[in-house]
Amino acid sequence: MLNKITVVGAGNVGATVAQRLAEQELARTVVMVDVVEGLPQGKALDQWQSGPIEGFDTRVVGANDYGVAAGSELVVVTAGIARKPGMSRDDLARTNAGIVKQLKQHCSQAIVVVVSNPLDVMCWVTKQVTGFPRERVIGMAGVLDTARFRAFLADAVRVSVEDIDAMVLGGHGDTMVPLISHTTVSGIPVAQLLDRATLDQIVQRTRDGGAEIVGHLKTGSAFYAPSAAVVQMVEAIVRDKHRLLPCAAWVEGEYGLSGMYVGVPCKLARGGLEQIVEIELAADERAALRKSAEQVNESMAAVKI
Ligand code: LAC
Repeated sequence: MLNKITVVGAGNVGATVAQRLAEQELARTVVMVDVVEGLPQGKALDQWQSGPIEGFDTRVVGANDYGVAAGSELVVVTAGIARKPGMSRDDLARTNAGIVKQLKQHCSQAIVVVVSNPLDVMCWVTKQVTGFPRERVIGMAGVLDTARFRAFLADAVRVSVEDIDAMVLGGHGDTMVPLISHTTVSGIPVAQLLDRATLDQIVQRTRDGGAEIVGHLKTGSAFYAPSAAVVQMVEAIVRDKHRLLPCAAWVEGEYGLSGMYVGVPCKLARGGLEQIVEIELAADERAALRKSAEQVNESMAAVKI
């Protein structure tokens, strides 16, 4: 277990991440920081008081500034300002850059897991502003997109979700790349169990996964699966598990791509990103990954920080 993990943002994603981290005792102290007065304090107190029932000793603490977060070994950034009418991408990036500057100052040795959208661009902003090496700035998207993909596949095949092994690469958006060629059901290639039309439908529903939930909630977006995805990454790091998970990572030549954040297979261990694993992709998947990366590049180019 770590000494201290900080979660920036006490909204639905941040608070659920904090609760899950505490329930798994991944740190002695979990700090929730949010600008809204009283919100992180109230939620943290409530979560801490669930400890005697859930059986965890992790202390959850809320704060409005980063002083309490000082020295955190790991930080999850869920905060960000949602884009409002009239706000440019630059405004968005500047506000988010302000949050990240505080991290650089108070948690200079931390591994940062970025969750804020637009994910791939926010990862880049975080890396730029902190100057942290790529090992210590990783984005969460692929684990979530893959979980959605696995849930839909399990439903269609009518098997346990545990038997579906899959990976979704690319940017977190319309151009994400579910790797059908590497998707198996207990080792059996999925294409032997589902026809192409069904698979195409599932791929589309995965791409629209976030929007489908926003469509229901209307004023909010997903947080149960996103928080579970973050905590799986954090667990892999804290417990030094060397797990191979799809994460947004800064590519330096892997898959023929460089100078951007994109979802690729990553080994996560105690130092953060241990390795980007290059695997053989089908020609259409390789092309789709390249297209997805181009889109991330365009979004980055549209932002000045
Ligand atoms: C989603 C948002 C949170 O995919 O990115 O649900």
